[in-house]
Amino acid sequence: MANAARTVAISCVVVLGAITAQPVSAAGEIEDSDADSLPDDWERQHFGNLRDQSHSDDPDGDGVSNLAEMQVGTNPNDPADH
Ligand SMILES: [Ca+2]
Ligand SMILES: [Ca+2]
Ligand SMILES: [Ca+2]
Repeated sequence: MANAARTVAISCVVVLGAITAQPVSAAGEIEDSDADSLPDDWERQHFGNLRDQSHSDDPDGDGVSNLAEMQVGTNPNDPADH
């Protein structure tokens, strides 16, 4: 009985580990590994990395947040595009 209980516990750990490693991509959703509401591909395309900007930042100073620029498809680095 002890062996059976141990096997169940190990299986749970393995499943949880797999879910944590790939939180969204397996379901076909947009990847957002840094959880800032900006798709990772979009961050890399416009900022070159996932660190520098978050959804509420406005690096081009046009008064429109990165999240809003992403949603409407404007350039977050171009103050004339918003
Ligand atoms: Ca992100
Ligand atoms: Ca902006
Ligand atoms: Ca802009």
